Amino acid sequence: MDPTEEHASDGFKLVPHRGFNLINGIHDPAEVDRIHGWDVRDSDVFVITYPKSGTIWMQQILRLIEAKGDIDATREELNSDSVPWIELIGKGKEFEEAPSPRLRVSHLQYKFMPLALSQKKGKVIYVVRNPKDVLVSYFHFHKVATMLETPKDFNDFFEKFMRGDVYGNCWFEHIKMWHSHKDDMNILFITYEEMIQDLQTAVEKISRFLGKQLTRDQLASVVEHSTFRNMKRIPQANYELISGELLDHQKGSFMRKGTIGDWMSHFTVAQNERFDKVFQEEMEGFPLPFIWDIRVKPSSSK
Ligand code: PPS
Repeated sequence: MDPTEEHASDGFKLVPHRGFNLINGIHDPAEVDRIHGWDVRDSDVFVITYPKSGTIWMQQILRLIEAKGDIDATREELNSDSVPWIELIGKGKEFEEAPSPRLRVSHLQYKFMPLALSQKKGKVIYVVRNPKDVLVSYFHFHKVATMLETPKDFNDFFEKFMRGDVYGNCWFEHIKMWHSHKDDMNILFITYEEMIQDLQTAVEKISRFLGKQLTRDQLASVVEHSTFRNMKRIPQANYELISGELLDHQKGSFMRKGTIGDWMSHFTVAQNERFDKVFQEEMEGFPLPFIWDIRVKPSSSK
């Protein structure tokens, strides 16, 4: 079913399902529940992100790696068609029938994912982005995405995000649950910030994880065509061609800023102090480093 049909009659809204918000008109709870039983092939790759953490970026990188850097081979399809979301209506059937390699993305929490992943079938790439920038990016996206409620103002959205009252639910829970199962799966954690700071090294790391042998020129082409500046120019890669029923392109661009630290121009001092307190409580002992400021050199944390 075309998700926009239901939008016309019923309207999109967040509907909790087993403790996770799905979006009515785009997701079907019964289909989402079936994902757990999916057969996974060793060549399957699932990119997992909390929303606004670099999904579109990883879609572009994966399909370019698959095409050995040949940008022309990727122009026929939108990146969201080459590397689709598994949780959207109708994608389960498509997954079963698709040829290998099946490259997919998802914002789902760990508990919904195919059980076979925890038997070390397939591969998972989890992209982490510092949650202050996630919050800001998500705030702006709520104005563009017709399936999400437009926030009254930044503070209204800040509160919603802190409560986990958004699609993706609680950022802290999402990352911690996935990370706690890391030893059960073939999983690579990569950060949005390391990709910003050194895309070449990040692309090499991803292609090594996927077991792909690309020449230096092929890797260079993957990097070149997945920079923010170049993706902004490629309509098949930047969601410009996604239906106006889902994204109101007049209200803003999906490829908005693509940087680290935009939260500094949005958070008040009080919001920042509150966020830091919650972050410290929730993430104590969490091993991955976070980068909050573009001026901080690679591999240092806060
Ligand atoms: S979504 O809606 O959850 O799928 O969004 P997602 O794709 O995860 O995240 C969108 C943010 O990623 C930024 N982006 C990039 N940053 C740097 N380089 C590249 N190539 C790139 N591609 C996408 C995009 O601009 C969104 O972040 P903000 O901060 O809003 O700019």
